[in-house]
Amino acid sequence: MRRTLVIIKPDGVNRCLIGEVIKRFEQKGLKIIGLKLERLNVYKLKDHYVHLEDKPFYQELLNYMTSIPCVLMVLEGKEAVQVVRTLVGPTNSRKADVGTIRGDYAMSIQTNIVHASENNELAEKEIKRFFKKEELIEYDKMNFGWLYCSSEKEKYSQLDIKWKSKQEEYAEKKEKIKQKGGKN
Ligand code: IDP
Ligand code: MG
Repeated sequence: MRRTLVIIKPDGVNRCLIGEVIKRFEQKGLKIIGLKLERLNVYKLKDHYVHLEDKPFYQELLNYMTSIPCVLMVLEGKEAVQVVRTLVGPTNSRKADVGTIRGDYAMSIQTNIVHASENNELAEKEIKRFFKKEELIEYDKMNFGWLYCSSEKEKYSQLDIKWKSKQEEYAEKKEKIKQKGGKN
């Protein structure tokens, strides 16, 4: 099984789509193993959107994403990252197929309702960025036996996420400050 991060963005929350979005993932057969409402921290967001920092819409994106709380969740399932991206649709909602979340509920390339991790490597990083280890809950769900055939059932996560220790986090922060030429 794989895990992926989904964020219901401020437009999804403001447009009363939290229930609808969660319903789609649940009904598909994805298992919710982490779920919370949180106003996103701008420093975490800057890490999250580092690939876009040179884009003209970057500041607007940060403002939008911090405007009101988001709903964050970790979903688990076979090939969860790809499955969730397919349910979400492409970045530009106007080009998204009917039946996808962005295709059904959004008109914009920016306010596109949800974030979903793009690949397994990013999923691992993003889950660690927004969730603490103790916020993810392992449990057996009744529908498991009905969702997969025997050859598809590997019950436990292949993605053995390793959280950094406090010391490692501290050392990393110190190194970043050093690289920027700042003082400790
Ligand atoms: P993704 O969310 O589909 O993975 P990314 O390219 O990773 O798309 O971009 C992250 C987010 O940045 C998008 O979901 C959207 O909110 C915003 N964004 C991306 N491209 C544009 C753009 O051209 N104009 C405005 N906002 C954009
Ligand atoms: Mg992306």
